[in-house]
Amino acid sequence: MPYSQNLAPVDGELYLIKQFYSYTEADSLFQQLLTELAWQEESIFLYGRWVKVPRLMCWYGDKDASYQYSHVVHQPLPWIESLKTIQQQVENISGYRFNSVLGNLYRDGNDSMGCHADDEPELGKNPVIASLSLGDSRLLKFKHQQQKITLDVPLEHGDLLIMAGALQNYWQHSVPKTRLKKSARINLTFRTIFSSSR
Ligand SMILES: O=C(O)CCC(=O)C(=O)O
Ligand SMILES: [Mn+2]
Repeated sequence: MPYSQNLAPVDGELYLIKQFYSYTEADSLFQQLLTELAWQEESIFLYGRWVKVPRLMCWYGDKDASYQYSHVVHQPLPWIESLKTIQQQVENISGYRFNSVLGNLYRDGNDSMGCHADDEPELGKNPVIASLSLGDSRLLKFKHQQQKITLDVPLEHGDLLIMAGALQNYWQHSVPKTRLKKSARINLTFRTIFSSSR
């Protein structure tokens, strides 16, 4: 990949493009997405009961890009102009195509995402995920599943992170809670969902 060196020491590919959007571009995208996207509080079924997810979420994409996790089938909302524009720019720089995007809104330092790998069958064998960060900075923590290796990647306003190769098969990642004073952060993960009919 021409855009950055691989940050993953083993087992996968991780490319960080700092300031993919300039501060001024990122400012206006953040405001636009904060108001335009259909942010919702979601619940997941965990250990026999429904638990609120500690962040707001939304899901946009092509009609056939439905996504199942934790016993819930998520039907994507149809693309809106602002997301389409970002999708095209992310496709242009990465050389990959994406048919859906998951939005996460971390309202403050109490919002978080638990340790996971994006390895659902719908994402295929070696999922490529392009992740755009806007708003306040947060730490994305990677943990190798077999070896004692960790990697902390600070993600800032306008940064684009690309996860590829075998990364999701060997590493888990999380956005932990923090006691530091944090304002809102939006993260968009562009993905390719292979529908079960294909
Ligand atoms: O917010 C982030 O940077 C990570 C989001 C993520 O891991 C996901 O949506 O699967
Ligand atoms: Mn993830």
